Amino acid sequence: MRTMIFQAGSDLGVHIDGASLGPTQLMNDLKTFYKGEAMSFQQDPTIIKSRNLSDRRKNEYEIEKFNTELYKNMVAKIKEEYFPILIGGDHSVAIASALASAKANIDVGIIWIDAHTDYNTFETTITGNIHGLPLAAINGYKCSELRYYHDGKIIQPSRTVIVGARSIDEAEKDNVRYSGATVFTTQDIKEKGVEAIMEEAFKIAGYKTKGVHISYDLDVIDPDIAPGVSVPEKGGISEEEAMQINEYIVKHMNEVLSFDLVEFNPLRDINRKTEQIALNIATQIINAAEKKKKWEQKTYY
Ligand SMILES: [Mn+2]
Repeated sequence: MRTMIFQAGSDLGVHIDGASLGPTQLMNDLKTFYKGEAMSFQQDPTIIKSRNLSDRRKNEYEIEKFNTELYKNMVAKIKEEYFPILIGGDHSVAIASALASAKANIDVGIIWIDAHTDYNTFETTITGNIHGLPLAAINGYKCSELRYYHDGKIIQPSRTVIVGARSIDEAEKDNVRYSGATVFTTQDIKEKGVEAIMEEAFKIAGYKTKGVHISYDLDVIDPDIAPGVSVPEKGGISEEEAMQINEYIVKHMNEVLSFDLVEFNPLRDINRKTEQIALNIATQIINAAEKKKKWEQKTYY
């Protein structure tokens, strides 16, 4: 398929700066290799980010504005039969990409690879950082302000799988349980192995859907290996496991409709360790997407 990289340079969803620079940095590395098309979205540099601890809706208006533009363009390009690869940016940009996929493809499941479950709401968030809310917003669990521009179906919690979680706030845990989304923790990966977890994830997310949206947050990887993220969580998966997850996705590319790679923060990276891993992941996905046929019969039905 034709590919389109969407550079989503926003760090409005987190009080730590730097994720907005991730896409430009990665695209610079990719440009000798990548021959496909790209569109760049960069947050307005004149925005003064909210850092007020009591602000539960940090940069809400600016995020909605950014995501509206991103969403509109992504829907149009998916309808033109481009395979969309989004490079973030903090994870709030995935509200636009996942819902754009749902708008264009209608019945979509989602696999959310992340140390966090990103299932807070404006009521439960402790930090007010909107990058902790996107999956709730995508699943239609409150947070309607964050998807007002979306007039399609939401992605069902029953078709939602979180892979690699190890840091979930108390109230957020209740949100996830109440919604019914499936969670596989880092511990589950360590015990059962990547293969078994990903197989289950694809089964759940792919069941009676047209295919799956993948949202890959680099903070799922242990910060000793990939320190270049805004909110690192100790005890993560190894580089080998991170690549095994990606290879599983590549092998099942016929079921993948759209892909995000988010939360690379060059300002936090050490010796370009995270950048290298991000590049490996992106390169494999681009190659697989280019080989992908427009439409293939899915395995699970
Ligand atoms: Mn995330």
